[in-house]
Amino acid sequence: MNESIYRRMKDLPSTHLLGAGTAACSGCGGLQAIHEIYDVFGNKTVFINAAGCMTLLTVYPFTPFSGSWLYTAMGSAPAGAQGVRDALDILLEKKRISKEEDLATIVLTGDGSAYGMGVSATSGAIDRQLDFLYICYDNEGYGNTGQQYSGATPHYAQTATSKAGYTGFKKDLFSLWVANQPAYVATVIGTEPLDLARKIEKAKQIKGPRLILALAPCPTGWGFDPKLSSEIGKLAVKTGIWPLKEYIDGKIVHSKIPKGRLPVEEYLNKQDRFSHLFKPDKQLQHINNIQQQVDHYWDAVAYG
Ligand SMILES: Cc1ncc(C[n+]2csc(CCOP(=O)(O)OP(=O)(O)O)c2C)c(N)n1
Ligand code: SF4
Ligand SMILES: [Mg+2]
Repeated sequence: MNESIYRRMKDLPSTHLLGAGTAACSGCGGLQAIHEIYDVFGNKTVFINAAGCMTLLTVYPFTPFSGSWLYTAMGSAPAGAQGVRDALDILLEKKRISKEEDLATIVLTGDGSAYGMGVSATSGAIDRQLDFLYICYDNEGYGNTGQQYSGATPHYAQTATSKAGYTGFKKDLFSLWVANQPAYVATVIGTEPLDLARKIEKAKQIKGPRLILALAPCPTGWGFDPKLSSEIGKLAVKTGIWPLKEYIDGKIVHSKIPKGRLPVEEYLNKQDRFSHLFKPDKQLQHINNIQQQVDHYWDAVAYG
């Protein structure tokens, strides 16, 4: 496994700056998606951020955002969002702020919180029909602490805690949310900015619990050169590994159906976390298993 997976954030070059005192790794796909989302949402926002890589964007008392930022424990961001929303509603009711001064309540977490530690708080927030947007940047592991596996880690991926390849399977967070009948759910990726912007514009107009789930190509955790970040993101869509879709009004619609899907191998063989599938010998059966899972997904989409 490539050494880069074990590199600590403090050792990384602070080349991707959003503002004074803020840094993430070069080529960070999560930061790219958040940047694009923020461009659409603007500064009338309160971000409620659970511990993870993006927490490092903020160095108290500064953040790179011109809106507000609240930091919470990993499992509690949706509970924090409830407090923020309630406070804003009380201020509105007491006419201490006008409707124009109201702020959007936005939870921002990694997959470790969204697929695992925060699921209970998320479920409660959806049950209460909390008016909030949940943004999950999914780098498929506990990135900030050295890329241990999470509920989002894909089958066979090497992580710091699955050195021979992850034996579990990536949870389907999209379906988990849909089962709770929220107002809106969408998958996005920073390398499809138009698709992303359209979905954020839509999410902005809707009230209630909403999820934006962004695949976040992660050079440090996945083991690839930062300059390949955009290519890896595009391959995730072109191979069909990351379906772009949305759920609204009880229906699931795919916003992009990849025509002439590329073999999954083209996505896998560029990342050190899957290198054991190619070296020293090619593990055809494992690669075929991944291909079959992806084919099965798209067959089900085609035949309803
Ligand atoms: C309850 C708890 N356990 C462990 C930690 C240590 N910790 C801080 S960030 C982090 C990783 C979070 O992973 P994820 O949510 O996927 O975000 P990423 O780091 O990948 O951005 C962990 C385990 C913590 N802050 N709280
Ligand atoms: S570890 Fe990955 S998700 Fe975290 S800042 Fe670096 S590239 Fe981004
Ligand atoms: Mg993560």
